[in-house]
Amino acid sequence: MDQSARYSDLSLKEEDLIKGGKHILVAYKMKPKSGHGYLEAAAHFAAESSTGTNVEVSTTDDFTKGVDALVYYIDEANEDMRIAYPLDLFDRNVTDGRMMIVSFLTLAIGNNQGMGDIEHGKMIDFYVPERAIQLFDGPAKDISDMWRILGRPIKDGGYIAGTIIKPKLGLRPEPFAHAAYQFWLGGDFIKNDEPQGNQTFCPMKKVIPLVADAMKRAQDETGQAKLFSANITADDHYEMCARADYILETFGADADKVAFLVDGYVGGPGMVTTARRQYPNQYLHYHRAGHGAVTSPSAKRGYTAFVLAKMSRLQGASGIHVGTMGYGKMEGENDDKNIAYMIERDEAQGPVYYQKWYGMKPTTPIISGGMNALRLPGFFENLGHGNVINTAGGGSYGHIDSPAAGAISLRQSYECWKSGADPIEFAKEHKEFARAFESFPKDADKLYPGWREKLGVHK
Ligand code: CAP
Ligand code: MG
Repeated sequence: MDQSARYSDLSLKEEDLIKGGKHILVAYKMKPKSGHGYLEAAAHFAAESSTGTNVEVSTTDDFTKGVDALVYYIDEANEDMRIAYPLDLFDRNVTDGRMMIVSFLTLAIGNNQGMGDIEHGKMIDFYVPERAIQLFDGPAKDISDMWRILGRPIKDGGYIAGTIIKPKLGLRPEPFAHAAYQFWLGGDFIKNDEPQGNQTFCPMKKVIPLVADAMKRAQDETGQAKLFSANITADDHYEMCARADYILETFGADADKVAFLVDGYVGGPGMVTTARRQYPNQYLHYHRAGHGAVTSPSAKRGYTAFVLAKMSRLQGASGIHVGTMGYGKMEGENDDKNIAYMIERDEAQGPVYYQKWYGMKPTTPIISGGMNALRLPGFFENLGHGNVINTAGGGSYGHIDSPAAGAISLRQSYECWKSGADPIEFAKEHKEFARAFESFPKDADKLYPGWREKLGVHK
């Protein structure tokens, strides 16, 4: 049934919709199954994403039609389809009237992801009007709270050198805490790896006291504050809260130095909001493990990593992993820097929409995945700044001298880039950075040809 008469209006102007402030606009890459007209398929996509189904229903009245999602732009050759969703479509909390990402997803990336007449549809950008920005939680804490704890300027406080306790799983409490202590002797920030929680071989109530003690000892030894991002991911709201409460109680006087890690993609919006609303004093660290299933360029459905990051800011993530922009081990490219700009700035241009955030706190780009001191200078050059949290697991625990040396090499890498020094010349004056060349020789060969001769390394 062709529903384009009802669910499309190509006379609508995007700038008018933006000025009107009453719609969330969504841009998709959409291809209909063969034999289906583009506008007809797009209109059905909009119907299923708002008030309709595949047939007219007798219960529809004029009010219903007033909240129809409308296709307002199509470019079949480029598979471009844009839909205007009236704000009134979206569910609001009974508790406080605020909006929720789960409602945005269940409509804009819901049934439309499996329709018989659609080959594929992937969200590449969305626009949120000011009133809707006001109705999402947004971050409670941001990177400035971390810089404050670290004794840095709360504006442009710079690079936070971090790691992930590796191996990903398999350490018992004592070696786990020792690994943390070793890194903290040189670095700022440690996170649980995304699957680490309360495994039987490393019970939370055994390991967290040891990690808290390791933090204290490292602080005493270095005279510097340290940060820990503790994983509270769980299916059950009350389990998450039990973990969070235990962690805060155990860290005691250092509890303000604890961020909460949530595996937000696999855990879903409910889990992210549990952390955001129950623990607004803690930095909310959004790990996106699993996102590649929908965000990978090879995935034709779902939404992009850009969309995921933008949604996370609305949900209140203090920081989210944004990939390594072609410099690390995960999929990504240089232009992914636009993901960072969208979540850290008060306004930025997305792939389709220009978004203002009206003062909503920024979400920190968290850089992780195959990074080490050799790869960072190119990364910073591409991004243009170092106001990020970087977590390098292999890049720290794979340093041939020690995790502390690995941590120091990361910081030295930032100093090298910031000073505009030549990395080889810088390495001649900075031992830990120099030893990163010998720690990661394949990267060194690729990034700094001739490094052995220049640094006098002969084996
Ligand atoms: C990195 C990491 C991160 C991924 C996340 C890992 O370890 O801990 O979870 O990088 O990817 O488990 O692989 P390494 P992203 O530093 O040892 O690579 O940040 O792209 O979401
Ligand atoms: Mg990990």
